[in-house]
Amino acid sequence: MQEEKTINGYPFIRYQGIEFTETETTRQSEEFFRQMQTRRSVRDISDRPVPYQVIENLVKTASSAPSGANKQPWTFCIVRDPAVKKSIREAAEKEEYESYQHRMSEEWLADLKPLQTDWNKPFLEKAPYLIIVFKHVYEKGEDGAKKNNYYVNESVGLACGFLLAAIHNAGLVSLTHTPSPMNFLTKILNRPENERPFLLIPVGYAEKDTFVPKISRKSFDEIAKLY
Ligand code: IYR
Repeated sequence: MQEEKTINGYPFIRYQGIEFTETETTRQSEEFFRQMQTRRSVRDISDRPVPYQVIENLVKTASSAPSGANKQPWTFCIVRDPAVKKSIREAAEKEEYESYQHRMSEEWLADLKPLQTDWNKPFLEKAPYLIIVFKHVYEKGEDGAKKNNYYVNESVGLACGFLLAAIHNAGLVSLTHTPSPMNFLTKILNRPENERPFLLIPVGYAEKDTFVPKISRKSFDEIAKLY
């Protein structure tokens, strides 16, 4: 039986984290770092099938992220229907074409040159799954009244971070695709008024012999300051 007590009338349960010795803690942190260092955004995703159970596990991991007042203000739309993927690709490419041709600044386009991205998004149809993350800007109560959420962008961003780490941990690849504007996703996926598209994450196995841009991560001294 799970150990429980109440604090000011509210139920609490004993925290059951993982317990490591100092040596194990060091080894675990090193191993996870080594593993995460190999994570890359991969655009060449193969059509090799991924079991649905895997996707469910990944999304459940994402939903274990902390959120403002534990509101869990997110919906993960899991798309595997080829017809829906095709609609999403067509709509996304239309927006992306406009962006690359007219909407993005010269500086922005120059910054993206090393990544060699363009308006073509074949991965939106080829990947076995697309996960489209929606943020809940508010909730609708039983009576239809609006109920607040808190730190929605931070919360949904954290959930997406957990999702990307879980995808990598499973030996799969993904990328964070942000077609802009994204409101076509609300329509295609028939989401309610309180939900807004946040991120589109295709998931699958990497194509064999895939190359990714030779870019580097900032050094520890650049990203961290010890006080
Ligand atoms: N959303 C576009 C453009 C793009 C923007 C950034 I910032 C990137 O890091 C990569 C791409 C696209 O997906 O191509």
